[in-house]
Amino acid sequence: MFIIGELINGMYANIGKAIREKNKAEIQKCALEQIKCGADALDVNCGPASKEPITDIQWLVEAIQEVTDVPISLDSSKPQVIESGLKAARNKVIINSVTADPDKLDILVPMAKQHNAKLIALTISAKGIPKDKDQRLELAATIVADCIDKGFPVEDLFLDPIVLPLNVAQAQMKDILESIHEFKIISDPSPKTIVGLSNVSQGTNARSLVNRTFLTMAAAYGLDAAILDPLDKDLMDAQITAELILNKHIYCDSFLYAYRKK
Ligand code: THG
Repeated sequence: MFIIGELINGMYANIGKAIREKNKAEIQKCALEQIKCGADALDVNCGPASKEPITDIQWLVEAIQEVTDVPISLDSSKPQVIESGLKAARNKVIINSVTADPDKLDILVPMAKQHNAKLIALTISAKGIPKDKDQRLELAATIVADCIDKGFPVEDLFLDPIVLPLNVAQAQMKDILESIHEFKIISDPSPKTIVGLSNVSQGTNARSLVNRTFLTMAAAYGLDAAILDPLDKDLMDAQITAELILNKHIYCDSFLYAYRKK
C-alpha cells in the first residue's frame, strides 16, 4: 500500500506553530520521522488557520525538499494554493485534491497532466458529501470520464470515497468500503483508490484501534493508498500484515522486519 504521511498539517498545534514562526527544523523533523516509519510520500496542508496559504505552502515545500526527495501531496481545496505549491516543487507531486465539480476539474486535471502529477479526486460535489454508495459511484464515474476526455492517465488517478467519522456515519461504513472495490471496476485500466484514514476515528475512543481496523478492512476491498499517521506503529504493523495476508509480499517469519528493510 502506498502510504502518505498526514502529520504536516497546520491543524496539528506543533505544525501550526512552526508555520507561524517559520521554524523549518520542526517541519523537517516531522518529515524525516514519517519517512523513517514507512511513509512513501508526505501530505502537506497549511491548515484552516493559515492566513497566507499561498506563501505558506511554498515555504513548507521548500523546507521539506531540503531534507528529502519523496513525493509531496499538495493538500488544499484551493487550486491557487496547489498551483503555488507546484511552483516550488522539484520532485514528484500528488495533487490533493479535485472534486467532481466542473470548475475544479477544468483547472486541476490539466494542471496534473501538465506537471505529470498524480491526482487525488474526492467523490464529492457542490451538492455535498454523498449519502450512499450509488452517489459515490456516480461522482467517481464523472471524474473518470473527465480524466479520459482530458487525456489524463487513469492509472495516476486516486479516487477517494471520503471517509466519515464512525461515530456520526456508522451506517455508511459498509458503503464506503464497498465503494473502494467498485471504483476499481469503473474503467480498464483501473483508477487507484485512497482514503484519508484518520477521519474515521475523529471524536471516537480508541482512535488507533478504529484506524487500524478500518485500514485492514479497506485493504481487503482493494485499497491502494492511504493518508495516515505512519508514527502509529500498531497501524503500520496491521497494514503490513494485511498485505501479507493478501499475498502482496512473500511470507517469512520476520515479515515486519523484512518489509521495513525494503
Ligand atoms: N482525503 C484526502 N485528503 C485529506 C483527507 C481525506 N487530507 C486531510 C485529511 N483528510 C487527512 N489528514 C488528517 C490529518 C489529521 C486528522 C485527520 C485527518 C486528525 N487530526 C486530529 C483531530 O482532528 O482530532 C488533530 C489532533 C491535534 O490537533 O493534535 O484526526 O479524507 N484526499
